[in-house]
Amino acid sequence: MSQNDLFSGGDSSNELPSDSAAESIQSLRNHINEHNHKYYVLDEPSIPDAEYDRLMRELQALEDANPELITSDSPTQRVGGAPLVGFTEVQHERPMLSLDNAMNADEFAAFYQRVQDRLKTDEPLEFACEPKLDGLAISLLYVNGVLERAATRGDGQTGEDVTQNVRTIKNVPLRLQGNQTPTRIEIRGEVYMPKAGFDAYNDRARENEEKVFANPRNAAAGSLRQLDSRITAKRPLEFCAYSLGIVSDDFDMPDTHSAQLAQVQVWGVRINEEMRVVNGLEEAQTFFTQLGEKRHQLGYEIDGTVFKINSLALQETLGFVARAPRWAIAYKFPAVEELTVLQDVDFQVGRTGALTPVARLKPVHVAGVTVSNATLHNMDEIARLGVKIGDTVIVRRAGDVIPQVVAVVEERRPDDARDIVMPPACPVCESHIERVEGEAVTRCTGGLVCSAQRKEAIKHFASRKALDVEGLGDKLIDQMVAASLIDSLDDVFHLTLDDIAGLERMAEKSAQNVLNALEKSKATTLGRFIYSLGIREVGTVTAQNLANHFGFLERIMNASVDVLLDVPDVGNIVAQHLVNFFAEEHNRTVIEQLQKSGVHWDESEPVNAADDAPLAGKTAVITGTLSDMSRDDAKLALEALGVKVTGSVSAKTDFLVAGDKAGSKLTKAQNLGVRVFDEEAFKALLKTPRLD
Ligand code: JCF
Repeated sequence: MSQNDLFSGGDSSNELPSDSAAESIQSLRNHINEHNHKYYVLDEPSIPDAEYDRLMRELQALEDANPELITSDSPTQRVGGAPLVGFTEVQHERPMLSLDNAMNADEFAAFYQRVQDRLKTDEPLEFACEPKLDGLAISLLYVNGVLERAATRGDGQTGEDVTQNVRTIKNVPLRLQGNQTPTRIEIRGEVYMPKAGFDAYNDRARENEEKVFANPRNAAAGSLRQLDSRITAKRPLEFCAYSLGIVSDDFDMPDTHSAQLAQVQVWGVRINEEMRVVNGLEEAQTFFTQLGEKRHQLGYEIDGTVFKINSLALQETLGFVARAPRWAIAYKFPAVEELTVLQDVDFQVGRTGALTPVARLKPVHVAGVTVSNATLHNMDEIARLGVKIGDTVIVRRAGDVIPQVVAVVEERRPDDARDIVMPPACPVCESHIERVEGEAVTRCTGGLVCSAQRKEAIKHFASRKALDVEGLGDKLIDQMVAASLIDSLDDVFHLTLDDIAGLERMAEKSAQNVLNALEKSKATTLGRFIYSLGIREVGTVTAQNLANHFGFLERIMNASVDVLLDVPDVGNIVAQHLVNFFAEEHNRTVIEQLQKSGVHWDESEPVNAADDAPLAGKTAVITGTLSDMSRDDAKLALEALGVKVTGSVSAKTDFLVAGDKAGSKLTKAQNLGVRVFDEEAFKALLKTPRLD
């Protein structure tokens, strides 16, 4: 199915018999009007821009071929949507024009030729060219240098007064810089949301289960059309000027477009930093190509290049037709949104166990790349989109990020469309999956056994605050997993010298060092061991609290949610993660294997709840290098005794543990008369926890 017959279902040839043309025109107008309403009034686009453009062009072509069928209410006869109820109308003193489009090099060359013909010249044409921002056109009226009014384009004649909202945009000057300004000047440009702000906004919206914007332009439009400007103020919008409207004649404006914009920039208004002046068709085409290559590196979304005849005198000669100037064109890049069909949904397990629904799409060309997969984020997103398998969807590819499904064309839902359902177990390892209340993400609980999560699990296990296997870093683990040397955690303890030395860039000596470190790491503490298992939300402090509270691994493994809730810092979510983790038979097996391989720690009756811990309520600082233990371990040991370990010495500090090369903290403690323990005394304190 071609993109064209998705909507029109018709032939777009110009040689149609007239009544068939009339029918096609009516059908196209109906479709376009419907989408106009959704787009401009509801801010909910239902088809990609590229598809909309095609419909408009098809209608335009049919009307060009059959001018007797043009009516004043045809969508080709106006620019945008009706003003929203709630905003005051603004009559533009000079119409705000839109731009004609060129979709490829031929159309651009044809535009170039048309202009030369009209000007009756063979000389190369001089253009000012700049990226075409994908936002919302805005007019700023400055009176005596002060921002008096901001208006949307609306239909080009009548816009909406959005002054209060535009005043919240940080880079719109409320007063022009310098004393030399016209009495009245209207600066026109685009309000847009940079990519970073757009992504951050949508990420947060997704987390909070709020409405996400389909693209930066809708984000800009939606944000500017807020009746409450406090909402607009929180949106990361920016303004960039690209032309002038009325200018009072008490100021001598330059006579080229580029020089006028340079003047606007002097007044403190942003203009596009990519703007250049080029000469002739070839240079223009080169600018377009180079900008296209740079497109995805820009901090904002663009959908083409705008070319304007630079001489204002020539602009005047050329004039404009209905809605667009003859002296400018928007030469468009390939579209970033297209229509296709969602054929199926798979669930992918990420490195952290998150199950992500991935859309399998009927392959479609988007911005020069064939797209057959897109992310659907999570089940909430699926619910929000209301998408089903079999649906026609809009896919969007922006830059190098994973393509996204941004909307569903509900009118095209087939009768046999199916709901998207979460699989009953992890598609990779068949462990149980869990979705903690209040979280959007569903996860596999098989952290230690799930091959999708294996690498991360091993890296965590070996890391400094876990078993602290010196020399077994991320890169080495990558190599080992790639060489199939380690499958599960326990495999690291069965590596041989040959295994390790056989890896690239591994000398025998360093291989031996890794083996030694592995051996040494087997002697650990219960807190470290629990932390090393990589249970969700169980960090070092929680792990140590669990160790302190229960004293024995067995007791932690068998604890219920209720019992776990007694542990300091353990809330419902953590308790649930713990219960789920230990309920998984796979995980118990791994723990058993690790113990068999020699991983061990001291277990003893718990050192009471924090309140009756021997040093409860005391505050300490650790500084310098201890020879027998790391500062992390010293901290954990003190915390187990009820001590609060902080980073800086004050009069409230009860004591300082000072290792080798202690510096300013030691001096400060001495000055304040804070008690100081050297390493020897510190060890004694740990043995007999008493401060007297
Ligand atoms: O960046 C844009 N979206 C953009 C739109 C840039 C321009 O120089 C424009 C425009 C719409 C109309 N110039 C006109 C005359």
